[in-house]
This record gives sequence, C-alpha cells and structure tokens, in this order.
Amino acid sequence: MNFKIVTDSSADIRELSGIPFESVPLKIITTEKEYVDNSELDVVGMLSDLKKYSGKSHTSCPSSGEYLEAFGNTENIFCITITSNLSGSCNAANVAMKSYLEEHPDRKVQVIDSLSTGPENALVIERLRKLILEGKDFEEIKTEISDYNLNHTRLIFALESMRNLANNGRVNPIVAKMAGLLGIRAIGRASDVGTLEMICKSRGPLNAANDIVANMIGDGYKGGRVKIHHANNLNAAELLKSKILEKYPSAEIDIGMAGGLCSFYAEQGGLLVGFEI
Ligand code: X90
Repeated sequence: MNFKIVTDSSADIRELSGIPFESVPLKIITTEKEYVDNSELDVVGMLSDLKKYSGKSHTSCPSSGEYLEAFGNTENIFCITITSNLSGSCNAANVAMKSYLEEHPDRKVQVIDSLSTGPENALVIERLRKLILEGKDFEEIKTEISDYNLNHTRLIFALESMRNLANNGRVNPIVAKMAGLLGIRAIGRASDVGTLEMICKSRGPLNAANDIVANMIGDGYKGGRVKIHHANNLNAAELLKSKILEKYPSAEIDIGMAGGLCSFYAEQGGLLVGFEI
C-alpha cells in the first residue's frame, strides 16, 4: 500500500524524508513579479523586494489541476491545506479529490482542512509521517490525524505589521491598525474556525515572547512539541525558544524560516508558533 502526503506551501515544508511528499506552491503576486512559493524561492529576497514596493500585491492558491498532478499514482493520499476560511486551497484540493476518486474508485484520498497554517500544519504533517511509518492503515490514520489536528495542536502568532493581511481582506483593517504602530506586536491565534483571532498587543520583543508563552500555557501547552517559524527574525525565534525552555526544559522545539506565503502575510519580523496541547 503506497502513501503520499500532499500539502500546500503554507505548511513551510519543502521536503520530508521517508514518505513520498509534495508541496504544491501558492503564489505571491505583485505588478512587478510573481513569486512561486517552492524550494527555489528566496524568501529573504522577496521580503526585501516587498519592503521597497508600495504597489498592490496578492496571493493565489493552487488549482485543482495542480493538486491532481501532485496526487500522482498513489493508493492512499493525505492532503493537508491551509485553513479554508482564508484561502481557496482546501476547496481546490476537494475538487481534485472528487475527480481523482471518480477516475480511481479503489483509491483513498483524505483532504484535511488544518484550520491553520505554517508550523501547526507542519506538526500535523510530521505526525502523519510517523503514523504512516508505523504501518497503520488509512482509516486508523484518518481518525488519529483528525483528532491530533483539531484537539492537540494550536497556532499563536506575533506580527509587527498586518498590512498585507488587511489589504487582502484577511483581517479587519481596524484590527490591523494595532500592529501598525512602531514597536508593537499584535499577538493572536488561529481561532477554532480557522480565522485570525487577536489576543493582545505587546511592546518590544521580550514582552511579545512572554505573552506568547503565557497564551500557549493558557491554551493548554504542557511541554509538548513546538515549531517556531519566523519571517526573517531568528533572534525573536531564539528568544521565544529560551522563554519556553525556562518553563519546560525538556520541550522539543524546532526553529525554521517561514516559507513565501506565510512570510508575505506575517511580514518581516513575524513569528508563527505551532504547539501541541
Ligand atoms: O489563497 C490564498 O491566496 C492564500 C491566502 C492566505 C491568507 C492568510 C495567511 C496567513 C499567514 C499570518 C498569521 C497567521 C494567521 C493564522 C490564521 C488561521 C500567516
């Protein structure tokens, strides 16, 4: 029985060992350039271009055809997407699933709406990988992964600017103003329905790290796995890691650079934190 994990590039994972894997890119589009969010994208270069650019910009999700191509010739497919409440990616994956199953009625495809993005999706993908490598069957994995995604992982973020989110209608412009002030970070979480929910504002990186940890604990964090993805802000990621380790010295914490899509919306300096509860 062969398995494949397919995701969109919002999960910030470019490769995965041990299991066939494909990340279908979203695109970041300005009037000057189109950035394809794949392993060739220079995310830091994109952020620096965007800093100098004041025109319109938007993003686009994969088409169902691109998902179909990624499904390939596979018996069992798990496809995890960015929250369906902020993107058409999940819908495209569902359309692809329907036509794949019409053509191959004997195969299995499960589309998982993460209701989140970035490092929370990465946690779910790594758990999927583990369950597949343990030799569990499709139905068992389906049940376990849905429970893990909905009940055992969360996402908190800290953003220094929400201009791109507001300009693209992904967050209320009044809410976005809170992150527009110099030195202020807007702290928020992925809500239960996969939208941005604001928690508070923090002044300065140290307060932001402390507020993130306090909110992680408030959401049920007890020392499990953490993934911190940063938009070109390794210092803030390291600071946050040290604050989590002060409280949970044996926590397993990975730091990684956010991909193109998350970096575009989180903007220079932003942090996304996926964690287990
Ligand atoms: O379909 C598309 O064009 C993609 C649209 C994506 C819009 C939102 C991406 C947010 C990325 C920002 C902070 C985390 C928010 C989490 C909310 C669930 C990162």
